[in-house]
Amino acid sequence: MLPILYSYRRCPYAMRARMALQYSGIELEHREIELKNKPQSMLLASPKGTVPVLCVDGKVIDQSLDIMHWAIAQSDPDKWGDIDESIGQIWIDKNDDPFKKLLDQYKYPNRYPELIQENILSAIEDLMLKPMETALQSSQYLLGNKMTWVDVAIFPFIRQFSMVNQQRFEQLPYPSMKRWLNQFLESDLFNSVMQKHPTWKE
Ligand SMILES: N[C@@H](CCC(=O)N[C@@H](CS)C(=O)NCC(=O)O)C(=O)O
Repeated sequence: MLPILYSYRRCPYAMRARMALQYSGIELEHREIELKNKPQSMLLASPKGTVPVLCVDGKVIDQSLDIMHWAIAQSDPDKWGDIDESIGQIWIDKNDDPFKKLLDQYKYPNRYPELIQENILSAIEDLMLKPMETALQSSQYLLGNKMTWVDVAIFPFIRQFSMVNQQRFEQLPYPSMKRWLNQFLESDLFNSVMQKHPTWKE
């Protein structure tokens, strides 16, 4: 039986998982869900109700980073996993917690009427964009001149940020970060995992 992936096209966590699965050449059954109407079989497998969820070999893997690691453990042709894990983890911790929170505040200003958007943007620049620019000025990717799973895990969130206010994003002075982002946006890997799937029905 093929592994089953419950996914939602626009979810950045699902994107990073899909990119890793595609990179590793994993054949799977893709089940596109609606967040407002999650399939019972997904909730039975993973009651917390977030995507992505991968069901494989009788196991349920329901954290995007765990799915990425599982995929890379199956096949890692370009050595995405060959990194200093402690440095990788620093980027991931920053991305998945404080940056994600700021991103939600930036994306949904009406949910946070007490916050000023330009202040959120400044916080995002200090936390994420400036350190990324510094790293990407001296190397092509975040951890050196080779793409790793850390770049792939962070990219969908930077993409989401860039799309909140595209005009404002264009004014921001981070050419190396934009080069890095564009390279992903134009990649076959990303574009292949963004193909549309009809919603899966139980
Ligand atoms: N820590 C989880 C987070 C996944 C997550 O939050 N996914 C969102 C979609 S982007 C979700 O499924 N939210 C549930 C909902 O909106 O009902 C992971 O890394 O897989």
